[in-house]
Amino acid sequence: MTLELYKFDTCPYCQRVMKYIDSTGRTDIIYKDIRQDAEAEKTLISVGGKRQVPCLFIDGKPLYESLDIIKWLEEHPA
Ligand SMILES: N[C@@H](CCC(=O)N[C@@H](CS)C(=O)NCC(=O)O)C(=O)O
Repeated sequence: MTLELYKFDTCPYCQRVMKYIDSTGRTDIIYKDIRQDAEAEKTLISVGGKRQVPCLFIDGKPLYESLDIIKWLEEHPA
């Protein structure tokens, strides 16, 4: 399974998700910073439909909302 977290570092909702990920120690998530990677920003908008972060792509399928992302990660440990 491919997990990609679209984020930018000063976003508090992204920080909430990243803090959770760090607390679990899991290393299976690829980070895509939409402020540093223009391609990632384009992909987020074209696939996800909006420029909102955080967004977790699960095998290419977007999941928005920090609390929903954390819930999904809790239910799918590495
Ligand atoms: N309810 C959302 C809020 C996410 C949010 O507001 N993210 C901001 C950055 S901190 C954003 O992407 N704003 C742009 C937009 O909503 O189009 C969550 O918990 O993930």
